[in-house]
Amino acid sequence: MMACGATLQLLAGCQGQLSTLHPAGPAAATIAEIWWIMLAGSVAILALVMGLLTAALLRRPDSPGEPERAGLWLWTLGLAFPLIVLAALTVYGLKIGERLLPREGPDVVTVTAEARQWAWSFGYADAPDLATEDILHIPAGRPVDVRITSLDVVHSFWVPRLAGKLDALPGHVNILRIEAPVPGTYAGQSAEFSGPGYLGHVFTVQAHDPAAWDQFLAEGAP
Ligand SMILES: [Cu+2]
Repeated sequence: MMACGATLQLLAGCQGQLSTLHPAGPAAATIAEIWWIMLAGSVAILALVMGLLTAALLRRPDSPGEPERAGLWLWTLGLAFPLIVLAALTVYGLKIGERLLPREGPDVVTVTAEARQWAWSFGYADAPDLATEDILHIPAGRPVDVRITSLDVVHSFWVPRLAGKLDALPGHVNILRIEAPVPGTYAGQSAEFSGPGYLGHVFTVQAHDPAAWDQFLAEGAP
């Protein structure tokens, strides 16, 4: 495993624990897919614009038919092209956004995440007496709804390899759907500047197989 700086994590080859391009769950995979599609689209449009710019710089000023062609350029690339691209992106974005919503289901597990300067407390709907600090236990292969809140200032719950980030707000509960298909450990980071200690405002998500999850609910963390 490679150690990654924040910038390096944007590169495809970097398999960082905090890399959104190294997804380990369905929500993170969806977000990575959007990222790659946006990158490919941006590169294609940049190439088109650079090509047109080059053509404009190379054209002869006295070439015939100039005014008619100018109108055609305006209506096609100036108006039709951005409208089509933006409409397609809107439809795609709505479809993808729908996939990320925390829908109800028989398999859904609910946990709570309470942020404060600078620690995280986690609770479990299936074992109300259980609480853990800075490590969130979840069952692998099941959708988990994290009910996120804060005791002091605004923090942000972010496990880049499992899902997008969601703010932890005092006096309010935000719900984020995460899922880890396979057992393992996933790094989490508060992604909101919340004071001088925020860099160390980290936590871990541990995904268990069914037997280990049942044991955790019965006996707590070993
Ligand atoms: Cu924080």
